[in-house]
Amino acid sequence: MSGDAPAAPSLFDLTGRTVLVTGAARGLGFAMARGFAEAGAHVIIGSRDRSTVDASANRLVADGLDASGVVVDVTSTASIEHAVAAIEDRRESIDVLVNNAGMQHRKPVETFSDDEWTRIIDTNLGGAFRMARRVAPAMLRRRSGKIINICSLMSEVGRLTIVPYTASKGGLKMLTKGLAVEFGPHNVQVNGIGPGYFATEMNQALLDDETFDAFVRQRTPMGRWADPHELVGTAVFLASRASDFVTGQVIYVDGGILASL
Ligand code: GCO
Repeated sequence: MSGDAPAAPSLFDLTGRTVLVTGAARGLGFAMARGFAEAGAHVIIGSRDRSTVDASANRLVADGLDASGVVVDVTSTASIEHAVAAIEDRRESIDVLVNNAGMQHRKPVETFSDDEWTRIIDTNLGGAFRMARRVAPAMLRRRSGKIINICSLMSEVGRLTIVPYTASKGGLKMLTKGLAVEFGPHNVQVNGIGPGYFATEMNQALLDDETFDAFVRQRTPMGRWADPHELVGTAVFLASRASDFVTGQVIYVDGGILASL
């Protein structure tokens, strides 16, 4: 046992930690951002658009939470450099990076253009690589830090019309493992979270489709869609000292769907 092992409740306390979440203006990213802040962290809402970044950060501040925002486009190395440098110039170290920014595009694979394929891969997978490449060096120097990649049910299985997304999330699972191996000797943990079917804006078209809604409820052992706040516990666990010896894992928050034939 480590001599400085904290008592159980404080294992999940994020007080004094700075957590940067990309794609955090809405949906799962915003829900996780709120959860990190409620666990004591200073959370930085990252998103591409200044107005949505400020609006989302202000929602948390209005609730008495410690939040700020930064404009970041994960498909742009220059944008990432500008965003992270601005945070570091405030003499803030990024203790936890959550690579949540992602996009979905649903249509038959043979109809995707090169650009459409590249945009999905470059956002969902390339973005996480670029963010890790920029944020990790300070974590490695400090021998402290955590990276959480928001993977997917589709890191494990496919379904019709979302092949580029599925490929990107499969790659994100292996990026998670590769980074975990490379950063392990430096005490930086890298893990993933694989959400099942969550009721988010990205999935609104699916929620509105009676046939797909019935499919999700039938295929998910818990028989329902998840609410975004149901991802928070796993996210806080992976951001906290409670997971200091956990790395290279993807935890599926899926209502049992991956356990089921
Ligand atoms: C879809 C959905 C899924 C989920 C999520 C599951 O079109 O099937 O968008 O991809 O949103 O990714 O983890």
